[in-house]
Amino acid sequence: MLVLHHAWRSSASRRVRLCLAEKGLEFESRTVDLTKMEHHRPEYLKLNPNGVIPLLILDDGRSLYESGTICEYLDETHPEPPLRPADPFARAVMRNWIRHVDERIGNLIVFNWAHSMAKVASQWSDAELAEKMKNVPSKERREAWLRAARRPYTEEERGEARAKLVLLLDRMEEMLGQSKWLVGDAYSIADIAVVPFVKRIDEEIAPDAMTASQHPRVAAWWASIQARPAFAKANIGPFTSA
Ligand SMILES: N[C@@H](CCC(=O)N[C@@H](CS)C(=O)NCC(=O)O)C(=O)O
Repeated sequence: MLVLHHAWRSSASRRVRLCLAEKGLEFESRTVDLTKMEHHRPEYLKLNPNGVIPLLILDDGRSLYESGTICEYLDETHPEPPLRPADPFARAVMRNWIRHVDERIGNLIVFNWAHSMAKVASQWSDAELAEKMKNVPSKERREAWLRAARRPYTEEERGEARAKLVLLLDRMEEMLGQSKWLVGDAYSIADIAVVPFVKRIDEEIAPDAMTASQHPRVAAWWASIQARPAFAKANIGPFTSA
């Protein structure tokens, strides 16, 4: 059986759960507590040297990381229902969109890590913090942890991050003017990639931007996504609940 190392509120994990749910694939859930730095333990880093979740362990024991890659792999190995356009050009556009969304993760971190991550990290002593930082493989994430622990993002920084996330909605509005879903006329990994971002924009970061008057096509797209049985199955709950 597939084993998913993930967290219920992690955006990248949510993508993979959405994909698994669309495919009707069951998995064994292994939740990773990020505040306990379980994803930076040596045995975890051996499987995912990036030190992030999600991580999918396949039936034969091999493992995969990177949510976009995992979703593509699942679509390749379980083609029904298809989650990638058949046309190679449209597939390439889908991949570029996933990359575009991935590159905006820093803006989401500004908001997401202000909750449980900051609450726990701010309690660490300087010595504990320094020790934990030794195991964080990337400079960007070390900086994110240091910010969560010691220097909360300023209102100005939050404003800048919010504006960049709203730009993502502008881009989606344009794409949805050209096709029913983000890439072509079928729901795909391009849509899945952005769902966790839109969820957070809608519930906390910029709910006003999600109204039909601001982004009518995105609002309709979001309503259709939430009506999908896979959305309920993937357990994309409110971010701030326990
Ligand atoms: N590009 C990666 C991003 C994964 C990622 O950033 N995961 C976050 C949770 S959504 C994480 O593990 N954060 C903990 C950390 O950076 O220490 C993917 O799509 O899988």
